[in-house]
Amino acid sequence: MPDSLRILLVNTGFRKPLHPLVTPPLGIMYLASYIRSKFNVSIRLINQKLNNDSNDSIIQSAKDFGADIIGLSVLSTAAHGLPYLTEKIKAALPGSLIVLGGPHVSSFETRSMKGNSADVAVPGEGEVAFEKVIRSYVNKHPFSDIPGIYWRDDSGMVVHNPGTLPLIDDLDTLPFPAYDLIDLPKYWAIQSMPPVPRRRYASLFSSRGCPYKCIYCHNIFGSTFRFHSAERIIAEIEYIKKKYSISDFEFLDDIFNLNRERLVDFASRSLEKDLGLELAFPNGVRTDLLRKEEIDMLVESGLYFSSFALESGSPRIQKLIGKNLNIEKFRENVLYAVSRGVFSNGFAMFGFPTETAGEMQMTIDVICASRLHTASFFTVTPFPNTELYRIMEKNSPEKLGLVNYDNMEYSMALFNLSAVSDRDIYRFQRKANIRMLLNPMRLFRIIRDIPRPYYLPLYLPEFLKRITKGLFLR
Ligand code: B12
Repeated sequence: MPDSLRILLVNTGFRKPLHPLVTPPLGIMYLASYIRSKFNVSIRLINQKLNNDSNDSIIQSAKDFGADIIGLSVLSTAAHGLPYLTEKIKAALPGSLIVLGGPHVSSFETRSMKGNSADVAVPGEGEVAFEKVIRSYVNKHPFSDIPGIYWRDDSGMVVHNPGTLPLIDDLDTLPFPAYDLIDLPKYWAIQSMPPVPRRRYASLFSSRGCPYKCIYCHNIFGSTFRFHSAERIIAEIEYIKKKYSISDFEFLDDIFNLNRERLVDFASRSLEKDLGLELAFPNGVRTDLLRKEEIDMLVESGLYFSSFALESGSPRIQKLIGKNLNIEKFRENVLYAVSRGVFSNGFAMFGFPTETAGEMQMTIDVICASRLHTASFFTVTPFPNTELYRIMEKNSPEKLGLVNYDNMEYSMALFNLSAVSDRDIYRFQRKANIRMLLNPMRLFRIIRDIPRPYYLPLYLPEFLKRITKGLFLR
């Protein structure tokens, strides 16, 4: 292994004015620390979203660094930049290896390498596969030996290797994400997922995989729930706390609360150590699994913000989408969390296949009758390699052609898989937003309960966008 191997990892994509959220790029931070523990390499990280760096500046950075390997982490919303980015990197650094990874590869599989000049694409969990790709590149071994990856052969054909690599069983064997390779304080000036600007925070991703089979969701980390132990989460928190003097931590897990013992263990340890944390779950929790005593423990440990994902208020749709949420439990737990002082946000989706106007109304009713402070009413998006996408391919392939993955934004997506018209989808979302946000009691509670209410005026554009949704469409 040459000492001088240089790896540039880029979290690609832009921060749009109407969708300004940014979080630390945990995917490439995990990769970097893992790869560093295996090889003697020099690694640099860039989060394109942080400063909205142009593609040309990324190419220049790769060139200045003299990168041997360029790893691009890609969401499907950023994939349209790949042809330019990869072609120019290849031109600037002809002997280099370009590796794609991240959710886009898991979704688009072979297609993620079409139309661009990447050499390899890694679906799913990246650490072990990337290690093997690097080894093959350095030792000039063929990529055909690495199960599950995509690679371009000499004729330019994309080959998909059979098999899959085993997932990392014990996540505690992974080193902490590479905080030394990012400028964390720069993130504090930009909005993260919780509705509190200018927080001095860090993000954690403490578990991977989910046993539920929601038809619209990704399958990046498989269906087995694997997790960092409570002890390890606390160790990571203490490390970051000491390094940056911060106490605000957001968990971006898909389902942090699946394992009750771990939740209780984590909360007990944080209380025992008197860490004085401020905790947020902006990506949501599995609300119907929560027990009151678990909410209590999280609140005592510092929980101040959580999202609660309902998705649909209709039992038929819950069944159809495979989420099977217990709506009654959802109501109860939201009520309890709010009563314990948690600023609470709901997630709902409109536009599931065959969803009727009556069912959309049921969603509005559950959310708006709840004590949630705020809620986001999203439009269902079918991503390739999900059950939802396969259903659409079978039943209404013509609708899939209308999805433009380049231009997605949380609340303004333009597709509609339901039984109602596009205009009606917007009408329901607008109605939901108006009923939610123009309720004087709720506005009062938002102002009373939101951490740092003096920042609320910053949300005026978002507020106006939500309550006028679809009004200006022709
Ligand atoms: C935090 C988060 C965000 C953050 C930013 C994330 C980022 N990377 O920049 C914010 C809030 C900004 C965001 C926005 C959006 N998000 Co988002 N987000 C997440 C979330 C909850 C966690 C991501 C994370 O930190 N994971 C933890 C790390 C460790 O995992 P990872 O990044 O996947 O990395 C691993 C592997 O993917 C792989 N890997 C990653 N990069 C690379 C690179 C190489 C070279 C290799 C070899 C491997 C590799 O190895 C890593 C370690 O194993 C995921 C859900 C999830 N559970 O992943 C959704 C998710 C990524 N988001 C998703 C979506 C759809 C969006 C939006 C488009 C939503 C919308 N309609 O507006 C927007 C995009 C806006 C934009 N313009 O970019 C989808 C992506 C689907 C897809 N095919 O792209 C996900 C998967 C959610 C879902 N249920 O489907 N998101």
